[in-house]
Amino acid sequence: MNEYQNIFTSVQLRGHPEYGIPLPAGDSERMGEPFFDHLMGRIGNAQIGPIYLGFLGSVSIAFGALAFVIIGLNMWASVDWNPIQFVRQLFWLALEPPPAKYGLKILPPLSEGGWWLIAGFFLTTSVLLWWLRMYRRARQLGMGTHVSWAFASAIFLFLSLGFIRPLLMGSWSEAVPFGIFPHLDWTAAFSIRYGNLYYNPFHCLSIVFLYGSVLLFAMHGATILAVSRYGGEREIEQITDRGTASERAALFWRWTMGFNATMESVHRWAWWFAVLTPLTGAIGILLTGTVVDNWYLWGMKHGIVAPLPDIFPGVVDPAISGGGQ
Ligand code: 07D
Repeated sequence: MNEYQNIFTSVQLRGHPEYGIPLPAGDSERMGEPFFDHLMGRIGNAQIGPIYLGFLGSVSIAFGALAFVIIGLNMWASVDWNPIQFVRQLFWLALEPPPAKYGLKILPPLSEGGWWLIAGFFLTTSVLLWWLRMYRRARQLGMGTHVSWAFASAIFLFLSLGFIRPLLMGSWSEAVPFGIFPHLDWTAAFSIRYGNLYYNPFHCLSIVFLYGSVLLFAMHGATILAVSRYGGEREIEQITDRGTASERAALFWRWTMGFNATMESVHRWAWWFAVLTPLTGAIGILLTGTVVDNWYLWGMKHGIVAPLPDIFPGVVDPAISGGGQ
């Protein structure tokens, strides 16, 4: 049935479930009988399943679940195993990394960061195995491995925050705690400790790519929806044909801003912007405390921060004035 589509309506396909191409030799079987769900069809494909979990997926989920349970049990223990307080305070509860006195000790006491290290190890194993699974699924389907490399960029930021930078700083205590508000508090404390992250140019770049990704996604999503009445969502066929939805979409942007991405290049723009968000972010994190101690003073030195009028005494980094720790 043909139906006018806008942002609130979507096409829902029904028919025989789609199983996809046969699996290469040596792969596990896909699991689950596929079925259709109207509500899922409103936000994506109405067909649910089958799913391919395989060895890497199963082991990854097992390690992720272990990390999740260790974090949860530690949080629960921190409220004396009181189930009501556990639920009430859940967003504030934390599993903290070891205190600074333990440096990079492999296994400090469990109650003083030991559990954090174990949970971190399991979570990292789980994330890396999930990366392998994405890479392998793409190869087995004969696809490019673009998704896994974009994921790798996010994992690089994750590892920079929780592993590489603490190693460079010589202390696990530099790492991020597990917990909803505690990890947010950590970002605020980190920013203040190192002189305001706004003056870190790589934090700036990361925000540029983050906001840029949002802008590109909005432009691309809106453009495709706007030409969906001409079949614009069938992007690939439209790249080569003339007089198509694609051509109108391209003309729209060429007319409104003088330049247009192509049906293909717009996805390269999106991929690079998304990948550069965590990549530049990770560079900024790795430089903080290792190469630059105070981004505000760094900004003053490089003429980014306006010089203070002479009426104030000189600004001294509290971290180097001997007053800290
Ligand atoms: C976090 C890493 C990948 C994640 C992975 C997931 C699981 C789940 C679950 C077991 C997203 C692995 C985990 C699978 C397991 C269970 C239950 C990707 C991540 C692989 N900032 N800021 C950024 C803005 C300020 C601060 C980036 C804006 C303040 C710190 C981004 C503002 C302060 C850090 C960004 C703002 C501050 C950042 C993140 C505005 C104090 C970082 C990019 C408007 C709050 C991170 C260089 C990203 C970074 C970061 C945006 C303000 C601190 C661009 C818009 C001044 C400490 N900030 N920020 O893709 O890279 O994250 O910094 O004020 O570390 Mg910031």
